Amino acid sequence: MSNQSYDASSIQVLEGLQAVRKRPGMYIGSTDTRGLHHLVWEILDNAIDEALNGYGKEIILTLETDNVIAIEDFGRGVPVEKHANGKLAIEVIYTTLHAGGKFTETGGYKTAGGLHGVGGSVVNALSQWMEVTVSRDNKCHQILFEQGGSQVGNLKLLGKTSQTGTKVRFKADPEIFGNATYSYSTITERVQESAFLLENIKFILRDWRTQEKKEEVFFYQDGIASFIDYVTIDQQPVGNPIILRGTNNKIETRVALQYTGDYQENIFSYVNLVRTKDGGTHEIGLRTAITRSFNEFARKYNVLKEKDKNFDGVDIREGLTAIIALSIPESLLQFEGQTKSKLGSPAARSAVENVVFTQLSFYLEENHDFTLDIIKRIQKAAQVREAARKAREEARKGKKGKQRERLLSGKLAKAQTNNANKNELFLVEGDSAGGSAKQGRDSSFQAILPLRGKVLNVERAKLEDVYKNEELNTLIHCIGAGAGPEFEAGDTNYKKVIIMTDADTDGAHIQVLLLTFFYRFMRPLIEAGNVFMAQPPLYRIYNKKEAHYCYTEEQLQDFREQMKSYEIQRYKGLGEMNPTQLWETTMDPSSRTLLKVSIEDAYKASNMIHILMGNQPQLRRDWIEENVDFDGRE
Ligand code: 0R9
Repeated sequence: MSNQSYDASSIQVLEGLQAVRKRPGMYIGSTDTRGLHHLVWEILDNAIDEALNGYGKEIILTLETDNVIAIEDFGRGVPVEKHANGKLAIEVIYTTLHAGGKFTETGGYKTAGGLHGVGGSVVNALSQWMEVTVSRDNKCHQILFEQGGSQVGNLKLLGKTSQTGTKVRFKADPEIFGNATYSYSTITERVQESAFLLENIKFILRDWRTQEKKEEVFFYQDGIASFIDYVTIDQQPVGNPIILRGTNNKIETRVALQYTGDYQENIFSYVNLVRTKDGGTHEIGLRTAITRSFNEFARKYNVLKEKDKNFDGVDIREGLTAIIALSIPESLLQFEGQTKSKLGSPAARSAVENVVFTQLSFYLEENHDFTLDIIKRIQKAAQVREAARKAREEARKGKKGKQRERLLSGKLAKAQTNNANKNELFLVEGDSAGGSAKQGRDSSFQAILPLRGKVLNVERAKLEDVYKNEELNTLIHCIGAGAGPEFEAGDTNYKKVIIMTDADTDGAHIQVLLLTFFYRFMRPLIEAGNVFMAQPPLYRIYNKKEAHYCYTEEQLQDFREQMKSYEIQRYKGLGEMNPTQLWETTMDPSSRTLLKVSIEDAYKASNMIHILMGNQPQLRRDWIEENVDFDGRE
């Protein structure tokens, strides 16, 4: 080991808990809601570690009132005897920063059973108080910390017990996290995912913050087979779920595949229980193996003749939902990018490819008829894609320029120049707002496309359906880069595509439908950061001397307090603003606010459709309860 790493780790230990409070971001990423939840994941990971080591089969997580979290496991209990340096082991783990306690090095569980309990001290440092109760050797002990980890009194004997386990309760410090609060759905999602991936552990989630004290149990003995059923519940299954698992080079791969009647390909990938939403080497290995398995099958049975090209992976994966869960030793773990949500380990690629190719090939042989059915679908998908490619090509070459002209004429108000690095396309709800926008814009670089009819819900639509829909077909032609697998980000006519809708339920609905469309059929456009939401004001407050636009209820309240006499104009829709007002408040680059749409936003929007329009009423009720604020809106 180099001196450098020795120095680095000793400094880490010496710095102590104060360092964590000084620079929380280094340890938990941020001090917003995300960082707050990170505290929960740290303690939950410790409880999971103990269960993974074979001690205890149940974990209870409780959201208590006053932003308090309690997590309990039924393992051996944290050791309470004296440590080598004279301190108690339990004091050491909650007050000493351990090597590996930095944010960048955590994030997964320690499959190799190495040092655990690593995050406990970080959580303690960032808590107003923390209480640890240990049941072990027939005794129950408790230790208490306050104000960022200072121990209050000694380890206390509470009494006798016949059970074993550890319970950690803590309240995140408001000095650090402000008034950030826990989200039941964020915690449920994580707990439920963990339950799917750890088939022998039962998770109990309680929410005691409300009157009725909710409790849910997550326990899936069929593991990822249950997981794939869950994520495809709203879709028409094609064939049975395919479950593959194996270990290669110390990397354990588990895969569940389900073909569905949808157009969409969906991959949910996990590394040591943590979602890798940006994919990485394991996903590449999976894709390669699936493509190879089908192509080799098709060659072997002469479906693909010698002269034929191989099937394209995109066509093979049309309508395929996959879950891939990797357990990988920490020594082989590498992530890419800022957020650690993309796996970089080269070994993962070949391990996954080997396991999946071997086992999937075997499955395809054993299920001959099913495989031939899927191959028919693949051929159909390839034809449709080819037709879409040709259409796009022709439109670009101008052969179908006339059709394009006809489609866009009378709808799109073009910008005067054709500068794809600067131009903006506003998608506006309705003709009346469209009229204001056309008059108010800077026509040198801003184009307006009013959306007239209802936007098609594309949650289940295929590429063919999208092209048949006049509204979406027009939009695709405006943007000029195709759609679906044939989308070419480099061909887009606009630097910014801006969704501009009324601030009411209809507007929200259109936003969700458009985001779902972009997410499903023009994902690279979102990934490149080219999709935005306009933020029109909700009110104008004015008197003889001054006038202000308010974008939130709070802003309105502030002006009400500042101004003596005033009148308020409430904007129910964009159409109520005159062109100048619309320009000033919402379209002028020097004064407007735009929200950039992230992939996560779009994913949530498309998921919301799934929840709001799918056939699971309970999901819908839960979602509305969690997300809809019934006060203060129409
Ligand atoms: C509710 C959250 N649970 C925990 O944080 C938790 C930590 C922990 C643990 C051990 C058992 N259960 C736990 N729950 C443990 C016990 C023993 C050895 N290793 C771990 C043993 O009985 O010998 N610990 C995590 C770190 C430590 N204990 C240690 F550093 F103190 F040893």
